[in-house]
Amino acid sequence: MDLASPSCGCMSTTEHSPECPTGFIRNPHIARMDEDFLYHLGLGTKTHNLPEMFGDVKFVIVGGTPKRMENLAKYLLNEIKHKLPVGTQLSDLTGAADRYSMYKAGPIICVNHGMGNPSISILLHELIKLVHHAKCKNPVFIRLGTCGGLGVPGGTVVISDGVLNDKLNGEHEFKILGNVVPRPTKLDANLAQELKAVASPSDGFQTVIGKTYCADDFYEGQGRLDGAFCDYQEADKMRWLNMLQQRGVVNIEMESSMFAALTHNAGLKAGIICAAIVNRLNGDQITETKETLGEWQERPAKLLARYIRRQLGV
Ligand code: R2B
Ligand code: URA
Repeated sequence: MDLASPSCGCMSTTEHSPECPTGFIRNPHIARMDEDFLYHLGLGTKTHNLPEMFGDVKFVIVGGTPKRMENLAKYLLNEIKHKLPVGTQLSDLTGAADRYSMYKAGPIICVNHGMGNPSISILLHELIKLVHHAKCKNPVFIRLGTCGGLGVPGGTVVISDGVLNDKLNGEHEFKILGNVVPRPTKLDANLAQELKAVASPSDGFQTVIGKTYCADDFYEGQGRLDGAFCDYQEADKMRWLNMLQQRGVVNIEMESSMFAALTHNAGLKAGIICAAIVNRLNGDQITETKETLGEWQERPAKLLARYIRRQLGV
């Protein structure tokens, strides 16, 4: 069995098999199911009218925490001057599911993904099926997050133009039925440039483009010296960080390889914008005040809002 090949052989973005009319999913089993219930989102094809609820979605924004995503949705609602129907307000659309929180601001949904590749994987499977069931037209997926910077000061905004795994190649290795299935961690090059183009020298912060290293852990997996365990020395850590930097890595975080591999597999336009909250060449601990960290984390959202407004022409 060739697990790397799509199950319905449908790689075209213009022509798709009856099993995957949107092209976002490639799973012949889904079309044969009586109902597809997206368990972690608390939404189903029988219980909800997904095309009516989400058919207008153009931007799917994912980020770490529920609060940040709620605030982002409020901010974007205002930025795109979208008016919610009278008597309604932003609310978590995942209902009783209680794993992720999702807010809808007009054509934008903002959903939190938790920490790490396994958590974002579950969410993305369900979001990709959601845009498929809802028949969304060309939705753009963007991850907004925090990261450790490599040679850039805290507060720098980093737009990813590629993702490296722990073997330093541009793949995410999926473990499926006991097999290792590598899939490319490709992001949309045009989107990265479009996001960079909305940054301005008058922003008061720098925005850079570069490669992202995706780790499965915050401490030893990112070469930190301050975890509960550490069997290496400062010199070993610096050698590794310098080697990453020489490969073009500008930041380190924990969801990019899964995000890039799944969105690319779905044929979706996708990008990642993160705020660096520490320069790892100077240290490991994150000691900035809540206010400073809050302000830094608003920076990617500012670029995102400008990009979306430009796309919507508002
Ligand atoms: C960035 O920040 C989190 C760890 O603190 C993790 O989700 C990530 O990618
Ligand atoms: N998130 C990470 O994964 N690493 C950092 O250093 C900071 C935020």
